[in-house]
Amino acid sequence: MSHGSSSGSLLAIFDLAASWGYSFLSHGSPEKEKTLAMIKPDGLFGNYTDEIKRVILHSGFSILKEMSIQLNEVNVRLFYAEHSKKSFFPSLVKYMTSGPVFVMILEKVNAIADWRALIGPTDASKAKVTHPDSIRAICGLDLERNCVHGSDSPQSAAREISFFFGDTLSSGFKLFGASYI
Ligand code: RTP
Ligand code: MG
Repeated sequence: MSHGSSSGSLLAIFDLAASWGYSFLSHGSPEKEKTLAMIKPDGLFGNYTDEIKRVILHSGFSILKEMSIQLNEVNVRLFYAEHSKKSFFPSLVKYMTSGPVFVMILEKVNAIADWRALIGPTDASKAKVTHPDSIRAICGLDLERNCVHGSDSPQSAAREISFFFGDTLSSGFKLFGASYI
């Protein structure tokens, strides 16, 4: 059975939106996504928190939850476990425990990809050249001290939001020994 022209074009719009990563609830609204954003110790030391939050809100995200926390080595090893075999891991642990971090749950349609786009490439020194308007270009320094973090997939976002804000008793274990500020 063929669709009429109006329903056909509507389906085409839905297909196009889906190809951009949008999904739709049954009532037809785009589905909002949550992601974890973090301002790393260099961002807090440099007093960039208020400016970054302004950019976040101006870009259409809602900040659902936020907190400052001093991570310890165990917390960082768990959070960045995917990098545990990399040569830069000891340096990353030292950096991420050098001062408090500020974590936020951000929400909007396409939040995960949009936040990653807004923060820019990992190497802040390259971001200053290729993505001068990105957050890492503005407040980061180099490949390691890049000021902010963003979840890189729906799975990472779910894990990282639970890591900091918890949806089970296990969150207390993951943040064991961290100092809430
Ligand atoms: P993030 O997880 O913090 O959002 O950063 P990312 O996805 O852009 O980069 P990723 O590869 O996940 O690396 C995690 C963090 O490790 C530090 N790093 N250092 N010295 C190095 O070669 C190096 N490479 C990465 C950065 O702080 C990076 O954000
Ligand atoms: Mg990463």
